[in-house]
This record gives sequence, C-alpha cells and structure tokens, in this order.
Amino acid sequence: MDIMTRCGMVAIVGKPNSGKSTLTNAFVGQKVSIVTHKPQTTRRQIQGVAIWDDAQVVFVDTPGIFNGKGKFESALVDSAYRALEQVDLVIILIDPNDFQEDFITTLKTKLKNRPYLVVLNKADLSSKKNEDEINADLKISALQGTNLDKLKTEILKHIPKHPWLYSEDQVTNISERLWTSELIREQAMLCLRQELPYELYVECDSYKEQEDGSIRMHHNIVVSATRYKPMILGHKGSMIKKIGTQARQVIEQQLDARVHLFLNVKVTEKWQDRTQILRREGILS
Ligand SMILES: Nc1nc2c(ncn2[C@@H]2O[C@H](COP(=O)(O)OP(=O)(O)OP(=O)(O)O)[C@@H](O)[C@H]2O)c(=O)[nH]1
Ligand SMILES: [Mg+2]
Repeated sequence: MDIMTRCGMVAIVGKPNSGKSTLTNAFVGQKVSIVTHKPQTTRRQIQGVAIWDDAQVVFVDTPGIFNGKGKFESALVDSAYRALEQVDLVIILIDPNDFQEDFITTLKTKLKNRPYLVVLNKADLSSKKNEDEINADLKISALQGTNLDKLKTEILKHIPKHPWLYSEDQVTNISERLWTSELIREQAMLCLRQELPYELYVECDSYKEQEDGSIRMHHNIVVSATRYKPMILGHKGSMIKKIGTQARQVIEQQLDARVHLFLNVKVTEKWQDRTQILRREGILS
C-alpha cells in the first residue's frame, strides 16, 4: 500500500542555553520543555510533535553539550549525543555570543553521514560579534519566531514518507507526572540562586484528577544535602510557597484546569551519583 503520510525525527543540539527548548516549544506550539536563562536546564531527551500538513515532525530536545564532569554531567552530554543516532536531521543551534569553531567541528565528527543544518539563534539580540565567522545555513530567533517558516521549509525537505509515530492529539512522549515535575523544577530554578538549581530534582508522588475536574498533585523537591533544605523552604516557608504558587499558576494555565499542588522537600544525599535515580529520572540511559 502506498504511504500517504510523512514522518521524521529532528534532533536539536547545541551548547547549554542556546535556545533548544525554546525552539522545540515554538515548533510544537506548546510548552513541552522547560526554559530558563540558566544553563543545563534540560536534563533528558524530550520529544515534541509538530504536524505540518501530511507531515508529522518529532523534535528531540536535548541537554546542552559541554565539558561535563562526573556521573551526572557526563550523563547529560551522553544523552544529547545519543539523540543523534536515530534521527533524519540534526539542527545544530548556535548562540552567536557563545561560539567556538571547534564545537561545531567536534559535533560534526559525531554525526557521521547524518544530514544537519547549522542554525544561528537569538538573531534579535544586537551584539552578535561572531556572526560573520559562522557559516550558518539560517539565522533565526526562536523567541520572536523570526525565520521559523524558512527553517520549517528546510526541515520538511528531510522528512521521509513514513506512517505517523504519534496519534494526532499527542504532543510529547513524557507523562503528565514528569511534565508537571519539570514545570515545578523550572520555577525552582528561576527562584533559587547559585548552585541550588543544580542540587535538586523534582519527583511526582501522586497525580489524581478529581470529580470536579480539578487535579490534585503531590511533588517532592529532592535536594542532595541536608544543608540545602532550609534554603528551599526559606524564611517561615516563604521560598517553597513562592515556588509552589508560581508553579501552580503555570500548570493551571498549561492544563486549563484547577490545580491543588502540594510540595515537600526531601533529602537524598548526593543523588547525582546514584545510578538508579539518574535512570529513573531519564538522565542516564
Ligand atoms: N533574545 C533571545 N533569547 C532567546 C532566544 N531563544 C532562547 N532565548 C533565551 O535563552 C535562554 C535559554 O533558552 P533555552 O531554550 O532554555 O535554552 P536551551 O538550549 O534549551 O538550554 P539548556 O536546556 O540549558 O541546554 C532563555 O532565557 C531563553 O528565553 C532568542 O531567539 N532570542
Ligand atoms: Mg533546554
């Protein structure tokens, strides 16, 4: 039988903070992946689905590639490289203000013969000192949507005839439990300073839709040492309250439902070194 549809996978890779998750969300039209101004926000591969006429395009957002040290950081970088293995196209996303030629050279050696596009992001920013040095295929602004139509045209050239991988109404591969944990981690990363965002992860304890349509959920913010617990709680619980309020607002807006969110702080000493946790969190394969 003749296949009438097209479907393909597109990995978005680059250094931390280059705008990979922003671009994924822009193409999907929904916040499937969290975004902050801090590096190493994304910790695992997250798929986001766009449907463009007969084509289903599955974007694979990845952790940023950097010189990671230790089990946790190395797992982030490995996860990004693994995403290159089974895709039809790779988008190498560059922030022109954080550019090194050898980054692209090294990355290209990992691609073998896979097709790729070098895309310059953040074209809306005025200081773009390295722009002329970079041999880019396209300049875009993921934040403002500039030239995304052109990038879409280039992407579609690489999408083969293939049955769709996702049902029409599915936008991501991650569960609501994980996705809400990520939205809470996003607000925690935005509220907390210095090393704290990197010393925590968020896990979902329970997630239940109520009869009245509201959703009741319990999550734990897990920190790597006891000394971090009071910092997450804040004075008289003010910090965890702030994180909870902000996260609830974002989740309610995203789910278009009333949400009862309960947050706890838990300590798991040095969780970053624990294989089992990194596996469960999707950080380690
Ligand atoms: N001015 C401007 N800022 C952008 C653009 N795209 C992304 N950003 C900002 O850059 C920061 C990082 O964006 P992310 O999408 O989280 O970057 P990332 O590559 O996913 O980062 P990691 O997950 O940490 O690797 C955020 O503050 C974004 O708002 C853009 O086109 N223009
Ligand atoms: Mg990201």
